[in-house]
Amino acid sequence: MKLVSVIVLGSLISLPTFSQEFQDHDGMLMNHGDGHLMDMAGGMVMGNNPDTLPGGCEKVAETKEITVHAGHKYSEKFPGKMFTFDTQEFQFKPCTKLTVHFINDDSIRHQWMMHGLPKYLYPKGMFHLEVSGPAKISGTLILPPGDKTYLVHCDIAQHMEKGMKAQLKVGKGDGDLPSIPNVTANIVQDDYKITLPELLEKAHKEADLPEPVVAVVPVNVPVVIKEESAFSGVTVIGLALGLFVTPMLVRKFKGMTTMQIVSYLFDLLNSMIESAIKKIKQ
Ligand SMILES: [Cu+2]
Repeated sequence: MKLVSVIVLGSLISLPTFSQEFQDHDGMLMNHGDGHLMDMAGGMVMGNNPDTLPGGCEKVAETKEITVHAGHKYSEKFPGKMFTFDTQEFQFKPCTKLTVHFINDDSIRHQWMMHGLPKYLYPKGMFHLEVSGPAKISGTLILPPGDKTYLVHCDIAQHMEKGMKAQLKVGKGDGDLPSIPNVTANIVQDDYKITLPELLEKAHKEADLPEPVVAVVPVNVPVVIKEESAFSGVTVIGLALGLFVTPMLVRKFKGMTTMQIVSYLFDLLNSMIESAIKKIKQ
């Protein structure tokens, strides 16, 4: 009985971790100055700004906190998409102090990258959270005044095109961005029924170009190849000559060196030309 309980306890303690361990990067960040925070595990915050008011903001209007998830599983409800955030649209009052907790549920790298912020306060106009998942990372920014719509996306190659795109409206925003899953229409709408010539014609009309010069070959017209062109008389004569002459030459050249063969062929050619000239002269 004692032995059994020792075995059970031992196996419980040494239970393997079934999935990759979730990492919380918030406590491990090193401050590199200018709002650039990094940790050894590859978590990164750029444009972190919890203190400085953007020009035009007299005070922080509101303090807000959001948690945004990123991952493949959130894209499953959007046909044709591969990666998305769990939220596609955000809206806050101007001059809001916003803390974003970004949770990457995938085992690859994702970003929550916001563009178009004032460059005197945010390097390259960006506020940027990035982490290889599954992990969490957090950062804070103070939103500028005025009504504007900001692009939020993941800049890892093809992740935005595959669905990781959102918009953040400050105030009323200033319009909508295209191709945000479930929020706005795609710029290029996929259509699986259209034929290629129809698609070309449509694209030309939309681009306001002259009619396309497309050679459409009708499928039901048989293509006739003249027999002549495939097997010309000259080819037949050449083949016949080759078939007769080659064995003769092989017999003749047996035991000869390359130089001897070459000089023999030159002599042969010479005599052929001479006899041809003689024939013409007659
Ligand atoms: Cu991504």
